[in-house]
Amino acid sequence: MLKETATVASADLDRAVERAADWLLRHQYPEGYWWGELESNVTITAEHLFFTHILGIGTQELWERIARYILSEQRPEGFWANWHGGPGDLSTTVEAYLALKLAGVDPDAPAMRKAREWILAQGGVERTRVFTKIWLAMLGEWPWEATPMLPPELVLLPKWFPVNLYSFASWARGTILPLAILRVLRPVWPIPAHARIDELFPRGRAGADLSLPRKRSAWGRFFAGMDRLLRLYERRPIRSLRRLALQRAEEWIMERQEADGCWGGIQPPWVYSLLALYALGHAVDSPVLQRGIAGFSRYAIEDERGFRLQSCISPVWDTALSMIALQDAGLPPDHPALVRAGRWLLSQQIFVGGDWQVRCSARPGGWAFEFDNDRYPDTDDTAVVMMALLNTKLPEQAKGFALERGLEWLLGMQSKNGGWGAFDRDNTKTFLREIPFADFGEILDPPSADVTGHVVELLGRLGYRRGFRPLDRAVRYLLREQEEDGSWYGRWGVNHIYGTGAVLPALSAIDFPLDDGRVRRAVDFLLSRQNADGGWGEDVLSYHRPELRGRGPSTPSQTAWALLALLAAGEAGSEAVARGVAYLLRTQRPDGTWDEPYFTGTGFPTDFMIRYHLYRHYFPLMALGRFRQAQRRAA
Ligand code: R04
Repeated sequence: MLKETATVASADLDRAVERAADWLLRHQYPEGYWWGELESNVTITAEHLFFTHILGIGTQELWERIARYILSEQRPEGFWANWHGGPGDLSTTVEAYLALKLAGVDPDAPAMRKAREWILAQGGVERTRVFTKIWLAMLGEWPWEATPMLPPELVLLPKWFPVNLYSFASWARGTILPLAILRVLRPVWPIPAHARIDELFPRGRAGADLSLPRKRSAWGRFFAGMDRLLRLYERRPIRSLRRLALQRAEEWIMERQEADGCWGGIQPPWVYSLLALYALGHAVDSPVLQRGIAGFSRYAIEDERGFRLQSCISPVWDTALSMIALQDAGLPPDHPALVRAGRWLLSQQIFVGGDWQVRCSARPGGWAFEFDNDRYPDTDDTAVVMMALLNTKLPEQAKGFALERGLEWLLGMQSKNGGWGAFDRDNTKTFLREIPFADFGEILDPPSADVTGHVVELLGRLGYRRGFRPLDRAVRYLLREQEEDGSWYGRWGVNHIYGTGAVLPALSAIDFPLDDGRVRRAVDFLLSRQNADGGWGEDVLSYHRPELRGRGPSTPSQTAWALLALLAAGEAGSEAVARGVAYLLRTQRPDGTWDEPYFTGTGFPTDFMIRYHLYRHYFPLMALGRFRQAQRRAA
């Protein structure tokens, strides 16, 4: 035992923690928050170019910087991927190719030729996802008729109806409604002849396969039938009903624009809402469009690689996790950096209502992920923010009030099955996944083990133990969700290491017996997945391939999650933990941070992956800090 832990010299550990904490302190914004880049894939930026084309607000200069960024992301094989090291993605590659063509890149350039050959080998435009086809339809490159029906009359269905707008996840709702407007208006904003993409149709435009994505399930066939009926209806829709639907849809969208001009803090509902409003007749210089256009600047990043747009921004999430890491590193609750961050978080609490109220009657009191997203607070941010506030010195009354209202909201958001979804309660109508529109990502927001783990950990830190009904239900949910191999699935992080890294600290926080067989099985899962270099990693493809669960090249963030789980399970003295800590010490850079090219965050499993630029930093610091605390306790 002694010999094994001795592999980590305490002076080395102290130095590593100190350097990492200093790095973080140097990177705090003067306002008190932390905010790292949220990197995704080139579609977000390519679509921004399409958007500026449609509105006539693109400049050649901007487009050249966009082209530079997109080209910098192309892989040697000619395709674009959705994450580092990932396979080529046809839809992403088609969008990148078209954006480059519009920007004026010479189609005879080798980069374009390689992209074109790869696209054709994959089956061309007709094999792309629905979102891509809708963009192409707006640009005159794909027939609107060959996209799924999406009736705006959906907005008229009452909330008690078995299917209505609120049956869909918050992000799908905000995306579907503007797309439904566009689908019936079928606007075409053509692109110049030089940018057209006839060459991406393997059998020519006339020979293109225009069929919709096919789903073989019973519901899939049912919705395919519905699509055909809707097409009949579309030939002669009831005019007054259509007018009412469009009017309500427009109002619904207008009511949800945020202070900074965004919708939901994410690019898809934002850009589609602006385009739908534009198609409905709002001018580019109308206040709603002006606010919406201006808001993108805070999501944009310009550097030597060019111009890119973030799909979403993470200041609240990054701030709370940075604070927890610093607290784990030993910063006192009254450290000025923590106090400043804590005050900023208090200012971000949301006391207005949102779509979540359709399913939950609690008073508001949550936090969102972004600066301005008052309509869509989420339980994950709320739980993590509250944990950060707990160990920060703030005016007692203000802090007590914030925690009370946060807790009230969280308890109100618990789903029937005992778990928590991110933005809504009981958003679980799985048959909706079979609509033809849903060939990408996730359109539901059911409870997940990782989010539930964060809420349970918070409840534990607040002093709740078993016997408290909501907690009992949550623990039962978590235990039901445990996989055969002992791990938990990671909905918002890759993947089983993330899920397990959220659940074990939660169980430990509520004093769940660490010798319980279920905890042991989770520990065994992690031990069996440790790499020879002492770290942990998990490939994004583990979402599709069970044999890859917990397996992949080591990364700092995933190593940290495994360590946090093992430390929570009482394994601080184990050789595995010592080797994991040694991995983090060995890979730390001289300036105190870590490198991590891999994508370890998840928007939608495999379809939309995220590289949070601060994950490689605050999670290792958290793990090292907690390891040091455990060592001090043991000494
Ligand atoms: C990490 C936990 C906090 N919280 C999840 C927040 C994730 C932030 O990043 C994204 C969230 C997103 N949503 N929807 C999309 C999305 C992208 C993000 C989205 C993406 C593509 C399309 C439609 C929606 F980067 Br198309 C919620 C729980």
